[in-house]
Amino acid sequence: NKVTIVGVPMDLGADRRGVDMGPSAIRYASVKEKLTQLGYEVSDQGNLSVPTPESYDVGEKQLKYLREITLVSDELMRTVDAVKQEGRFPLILGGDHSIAIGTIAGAAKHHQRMGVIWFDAHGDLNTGETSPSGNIHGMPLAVSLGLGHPDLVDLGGFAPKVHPENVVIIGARQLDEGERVLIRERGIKVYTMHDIDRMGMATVMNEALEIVSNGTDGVHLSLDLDGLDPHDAPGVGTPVSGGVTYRESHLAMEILAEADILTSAEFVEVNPILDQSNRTAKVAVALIGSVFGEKVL
Ligand code: DIR
Ligand code: MN
Ligand code: MN
Ligand code: MN
Repeated sequence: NKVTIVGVPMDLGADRRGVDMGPSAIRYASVKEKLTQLGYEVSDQGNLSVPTPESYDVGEKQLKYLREITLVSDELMRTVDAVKQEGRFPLILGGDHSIAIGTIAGAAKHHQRMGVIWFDAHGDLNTGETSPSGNIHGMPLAVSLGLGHPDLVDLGGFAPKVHPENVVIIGARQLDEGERVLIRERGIKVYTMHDIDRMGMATVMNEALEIVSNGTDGVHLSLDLDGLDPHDAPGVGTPVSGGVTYRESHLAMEILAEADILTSAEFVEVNPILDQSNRTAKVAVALIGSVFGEKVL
């Protein structure tokens, strides 16, 4: 019942500028008020300081801004670690999805075995070798599984942060070849849009809960707003058609709230520059409401 909000205005992990304004956009959509209304004691720690891409060299083409992203990830890991140390729930606002590297590293320090729900149109399972873009926001789940550049993988001095058998991806509809290979090799459970259409979100979530909670003592939610259909969430870094609907995403959050298993969460990739009247941040706050237990009746 105690939540600490941390913003990470990270814009080094993707090519398109604008997600650095995500934390402001989500705050402007009244995230603190929403949680306070729901009865939580909320503290907003403000934003971590993140370098601006224009002032730094992009570095290695296959791992753009590796140095800067590693530094921010380390800082975020320490922050999440400290928040959890205080017995508070870390709610991290992105920023591009590369921030999950730090969030998960910090959270994983507090659990013997942690499950991860990766809600995304993408797998974010690339490495420097497989990435078609060199953008680190397409790599954080691989890194958390122990695959990728050692500076990222070994953050905090331990790896991997999570095990493939406790990870689920929900909403996938755009995977790169290297990601498909990895999914098959490691046996990662992926609920594609096809699966969601066929099974329905309720069944998907019930199965997903089983996977992330089986033998774990903590569960992290990493929600990329591009998991939703661009019709409902247009303000994201990389929109992909045919996504999860507004209602399906709420149902997923409501089922998660009922299960009462989350120990940390992050909402990423909100890009207000590409948005219409801050709509996507408002959706993020509505989803945060649902996952923190908001109900109609
Ligand atoms: C693509 C895009 N798979 C990449 N990834 C995105 O560059 O690795 N993830 N947009 O959210
Ligand atoms: Mn992502
Ligand atoms: Mn994505
Ligand atoms: Mn294992």
